[in-house]
Amino acid sequence: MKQSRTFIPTMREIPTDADIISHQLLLRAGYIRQHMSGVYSFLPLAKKVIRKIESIIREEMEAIDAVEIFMPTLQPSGLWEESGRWSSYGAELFRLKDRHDRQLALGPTHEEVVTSLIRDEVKSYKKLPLTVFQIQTKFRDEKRPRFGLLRGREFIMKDAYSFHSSKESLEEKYNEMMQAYSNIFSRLGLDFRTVIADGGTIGGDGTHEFMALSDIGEDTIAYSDASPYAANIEMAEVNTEYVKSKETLKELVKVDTPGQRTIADVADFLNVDPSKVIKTLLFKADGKLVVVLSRGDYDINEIKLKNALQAKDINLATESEIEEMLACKAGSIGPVKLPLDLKVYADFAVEKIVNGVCGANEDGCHLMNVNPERDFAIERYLDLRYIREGDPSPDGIGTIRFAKGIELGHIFKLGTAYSGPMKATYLDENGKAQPYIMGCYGIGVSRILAAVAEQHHDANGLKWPKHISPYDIHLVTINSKDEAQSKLSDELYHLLKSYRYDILHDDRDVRPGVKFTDADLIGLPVRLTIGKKAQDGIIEVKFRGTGETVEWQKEEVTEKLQAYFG
Ligand code: 9G3
Repeated sequence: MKQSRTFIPTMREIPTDADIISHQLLLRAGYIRQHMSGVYSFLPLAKKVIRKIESIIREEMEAIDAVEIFMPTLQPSGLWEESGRWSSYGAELFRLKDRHDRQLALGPTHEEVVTSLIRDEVKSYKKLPLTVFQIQTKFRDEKRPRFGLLRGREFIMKDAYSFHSSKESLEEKYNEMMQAYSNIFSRLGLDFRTVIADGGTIGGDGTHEFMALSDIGEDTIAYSDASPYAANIEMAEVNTEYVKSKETLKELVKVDTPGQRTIADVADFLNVDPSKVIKTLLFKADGKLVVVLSRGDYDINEIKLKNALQAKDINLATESEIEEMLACKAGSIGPVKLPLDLKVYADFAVEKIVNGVCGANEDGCHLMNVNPERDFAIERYLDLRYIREGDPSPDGIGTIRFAKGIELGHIFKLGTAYSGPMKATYLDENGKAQPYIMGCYGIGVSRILAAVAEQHHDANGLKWPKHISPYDIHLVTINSKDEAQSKLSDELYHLLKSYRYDILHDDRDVRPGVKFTDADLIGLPVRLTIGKKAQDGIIEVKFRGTGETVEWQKEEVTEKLQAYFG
């Protein structure tokens, strides 16, 4: 392709409204342009990368018998009524009306659509398992779109859905998907981790996310420095062995702590370590009040609490609810002599506290020498705290470290979460109607473009891994008006085309410096420069990945390129 004929609007200046390097570079190198918040056009170079990403995904999906379909973006609200999600989703769901005033959704995902499609067609267990996938545009009205393609309001997703007549069959497909996702992210040249994750509102038993390591990632990964263990921090289990002190239990005593509100204030004021303070929180689990205790130096992980209590909805009680309930401020509540018969759950760390401190349920007072079991009852000890760097890895091997990650894939065991409410059934071998057991598997295709750019760039621009680069070779002619240079350029272009290389030929009539700056920005893996030495058949070669520059004779170019591209 002649660069003078294509559409690559490179920019010198750094765009002010792009906060992360991948967003800046994709704009400056002429890959994308924004139309409005969270909505982008993919220009020719980005379209070519997206196409290569998609073809890698297709290969790996088809290799595990997933068959490609293409479902509509326009979704009838009736299907969302059936699943109960029309009312449970709020502003994030794009809703519209057609000319007959019928309510529609712009698809943010396709569980409802695919379940209705399959339930109308697949009636017998003999047709199962069946896995379908699509690569398609999704719409989610994000409150704060940001970081370019990483969090858009219209984006490309590969979403797959599998249908099974048994849990074992789902397990098998789920594991095949795990492996296929590993293959995909490896082939994309990404440094990624497979992490144990939370299923969110979908629930189900266990999900996995695929995280590209990046400091600008929104997720925190807790991983072991000596084993493959890795989990989204929301889900990382804690199996720390706490040591109970040998000190004898002392008499409970109430002390004045005027104006001391936070754990740190109280610990300082009473001259005790925060690990001796019992932090008491009041939550509403599906509207029911529960008391949750944590050791003063730890934090309660609300996702763990929600999962442990099997609540759909969990949130902290408000200040006013606390004062109304306990007649004191949040900073003074404690588990001793609670005025109400509230259930008290505690993180495991609380069990080993001896002669601790807690709120007295009276403003300006605290209790000292508090001992669990003796001074207050516990409904159940649970793993409720956030894991911390330095904790032992839950698998017992190594120590936990944190890293930031960009979620690129997320796979779920859905069970009958959709086939149940939507009455999507097949007839089993006894002729009995059974709801499909389902799985769903997503990959953020357009998000991958940004994640690869985040992991593969330098100060001068992008550096594409060779298998997804928009072109294989950047052929730069210094002076197209020079006979020898244009002759060698055309000769080389046609020769390399015959070797099936994809070439971007910078034939523009601009200064060499502009050509080199643009080539570094655009980030193709190999740059062949045709300059003064053209009459001697000598080509200057620059490898974008390493920056290495060498000279080749024109006769050796194809053999050397084959060595590089493999
Ligand atoms: C919505 C809106 C936003 C959403 C969803 C529904 C996320 C929603 C979760 C999933 C689960 C999987 C299949 C592919 C892989 C991910 N955001 N999710 O269901 F209405 Cl507005 O999408 N779906």
